Amino acid sequence: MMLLHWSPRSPFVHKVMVALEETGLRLGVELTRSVVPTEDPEHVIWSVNPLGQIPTLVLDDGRALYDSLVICMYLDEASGKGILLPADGGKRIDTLRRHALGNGLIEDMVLWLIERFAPAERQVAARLVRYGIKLQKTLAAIEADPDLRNPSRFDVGDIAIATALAYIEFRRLKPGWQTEFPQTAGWFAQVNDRPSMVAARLQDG
Ligand SMILES: N[C@@H](CCC(=O)N[C@@H](CS)C(=O)NCC(=O)O)C(=O)O
Repeated sequence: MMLLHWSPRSPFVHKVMVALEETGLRLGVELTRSVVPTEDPEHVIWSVNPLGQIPTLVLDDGRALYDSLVICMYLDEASGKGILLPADGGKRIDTLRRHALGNGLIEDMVLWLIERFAPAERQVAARLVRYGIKLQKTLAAIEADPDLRNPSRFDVGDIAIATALAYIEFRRLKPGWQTEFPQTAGWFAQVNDRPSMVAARLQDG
């Protein structure tokens, strides 16, 4: 059985949990809670991933896979479904571009939260402002381009963008974003009801 180093609060893990459900491979994976970041050099995560990050998926043959995109690509192939990342050149680049947008937003929102929780004397005002601009601009880009929120598709690009929105809601990073970006909110409401998104819900605890 495969083993996933996991946490219910991590948006990167969330992408993988959604992919596991979409590919039908969830039952083949055992979850183990790994609390990171860690300064403990004996923590088990270092024995499988020198970057000390989750998600990390340990395969039956002992190989460890990271990061979240690589794990999603592996699951897509292992399931034989080919539903998360098209094989064809142009479509593949388009999916990876949408993934880069959603995943980039996730990375920036994680950094924004770290900056917000830093003691006031260590906060950098310019950084706080910059992450806010990134959020605003990215939501505006998704709102303006129907192909970034196409309800007839749910590939790894859509999973990344849906996860970014789920994380923004989970951490209340932009209360009222649904009113300002109604098309994006409508798409999100729809995909957020997919059984995979329901099963993967981000939670504290
Ligand atoms: N690029 C990685 C990022 C993973 C990541 O940053 N995970 C966080 C948890 S949300 C983590 O493990 N942080 C601990 C650390 O970076 O030391 C991915 O897509 O999987």
